[in-house]
Order: sequence, then C-alpha cells, then structure tokens
Amino acid sequence: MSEVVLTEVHGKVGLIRINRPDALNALNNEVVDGIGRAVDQFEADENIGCIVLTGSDKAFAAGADIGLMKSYGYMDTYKTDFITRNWERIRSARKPVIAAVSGFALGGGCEVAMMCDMIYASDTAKFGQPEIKLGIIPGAGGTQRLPRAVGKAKAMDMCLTARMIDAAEAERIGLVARVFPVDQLLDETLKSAATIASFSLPVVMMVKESVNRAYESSLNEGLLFERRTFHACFAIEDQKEGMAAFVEKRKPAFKNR
Ligand code: DAK
Repeated sequence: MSEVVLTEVHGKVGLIRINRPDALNALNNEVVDGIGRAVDQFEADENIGCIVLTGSDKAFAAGADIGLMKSYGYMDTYKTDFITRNWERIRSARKPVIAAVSGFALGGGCEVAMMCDMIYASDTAKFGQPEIKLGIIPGAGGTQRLPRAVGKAKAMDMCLTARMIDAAEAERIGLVARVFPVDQLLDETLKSAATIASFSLPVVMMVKESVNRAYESSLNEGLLFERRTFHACFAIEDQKEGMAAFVEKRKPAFKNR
C-alpha cells in the first residue's frame, strides 16, 4: 500500500486514510489508485463489514491535483479516461462506505465524499465545488450528485459561485448525515461503522443496494426492487436468527448467510 493512502482495521471496520498533508490531500493518481486498492482489499476481506474513508483534521481532500491537471489537453483526459478509470471504485463498492470529513472537501474531494454512502462531518468541515474558478466544471459527479443530495437551488449556488459551505449548513441541506466535534469525528464514525458491521452483511448490502436504487429508477420500479429484495431476505439464515433472537430475548449471532 502506498504511503499516501494508509489503511487500518478496527474490529470489523476497514479504515482508509488519505495521507498527503503537504498538498491538503489533493487527489493525484497515486492517491486515487491507493484508495481503489484499499477498497479492493476490504471488499475481499470477509471480516470487514463497513469501510470508512477519511483524511486529516485539516483536509479530507482539497480537490484533484491542480498541478497535475494544468498541462492536460483534451486528448490526455479523453484518451486516458481521466477520473473515470480509477475514481469510480468507491461507487462500485458493495459494502457501505462512510466518508468522515474534517477540514476541506473541495472539488474532487467533495465529489469523492459524495461517492460514499453517507458523509459524517466534523464541525470544522468545509464543502465546496470551486472548479469554476479554475475554468472547469465539476467533473467527478458534482453537477449530478450534489443536486440529488441538496436540491437544485443549493447545487447551483455552490457550483456557480464556488462558495464554500460549513458543516452546519451541509447538515441542514442534507449533504451530511451527522456533525461531530472535530476531536470526536473519527471515534464516532468508527462507532457507527461498527454498528453497521455488526449486522448481517448480506442484509447490509441489500439495504445499500435498495436505497441506491431510489436514485436510479422511478418510484414504482424502486418499490418493486425493494419488495423483491425484501422477499429474498426470507431465504437468508440471518433472518431466521435475527427474528429468533428477538423472540428469545437474546443477541443475534449473524453468520452472514
Ligand atoms: N491541488 C494541488 N495542490 C493543492 C491543492 C490542489 N487541489 N489544494 C491545495 N494544494 C496545496 C497548495 O498548493 C499548497 O502547496 P504549497 O504551496 O505549500 O507547496 C498546500 O496545498 C497548502 O495550500 P494553501 O497554502 O493554499 O493553504 P490555505 O489554507 O491557504 O488554503 C485552500 C486552503 C483549500 C482554500 C486552498 O489551498 C485552495 O483553494 N485549494 C484549491 C481548492 C480547489 O480549487 N479545489 C478544486 C480543484 S479542481 C475531472 C473530474 C474532476 C475534477 C477535474 C477533472 N474530469 C472528469 C476531467 C476535479 C477537479 C478539482 O477538484
């Protein structure tokens, strides 16, 4: 694993930390490939039930690496499939991924946070899509995921003015699920991730898949997907165990099958 991306295992939670402090965790290929490899590793590990992606107190990630991009031409971005090639790995993860954001989450940093299943933020977090100041548009999902998360008015405001929003506003508009004091963010996120990882992994993955389906389909199609998945739960051993444990007033012992 490269040094710009560190991994740790906390019980059943896999932690991925972006570690490029000199550049406020700006995302270059080494960082993005490192995140991808870490996601691969935790997805393949049967012991892991939830993944947390974080940065430092100062920056989750201040965006794609501007020094790297400044000399790119159209053909460089098109032929190498810039961004898409390696940035989409988080999105395709089947286990839940929580972004724990402190400090700057700007441009590609905000977009990577939004690729995760939910964002927990510290009270010092700052979110923004300032690409317009550099003569580009948000290109890793900012113009698409942001309006779905916060609605058109706030998304337009953020993308067109490059204004940064703080954690309180981000929580108010629905970009962020929860806000914690900066010194508690990681502990609280790991705690929440551990709760998720304590449940039946196939059911956790089904919940994630079903909620995500709400963004990809009509209400009727989404409800049908949910109903079929719900029915499938009754073929899972962990459903028998979960309900038996409730009736017998004991803790369930899920076996992930
Ligand atoms: N890239 C490279 N280096 C960065 C950086 C970035 N995005 N952000 C910060 N740094 C570096 C600074 O250059 C500085 O390095 P040294 O000068 O010390 O060597 C160091 O980090 C500390 O930064 P500052 O000295 O500027 O620190 P401040 O606290 O004064 O300011 C700041 C913090 C976050 C407000 C400021 O650094 C800043 O404005 N950074 C740039 C933020 C930004 O514009 N982010 C968006 C980048 S564009 C695409 C898809 C997606 C994207 C592009 C293409 N395709 C599909 C084609 C995504 C684009 C972006 O994310």
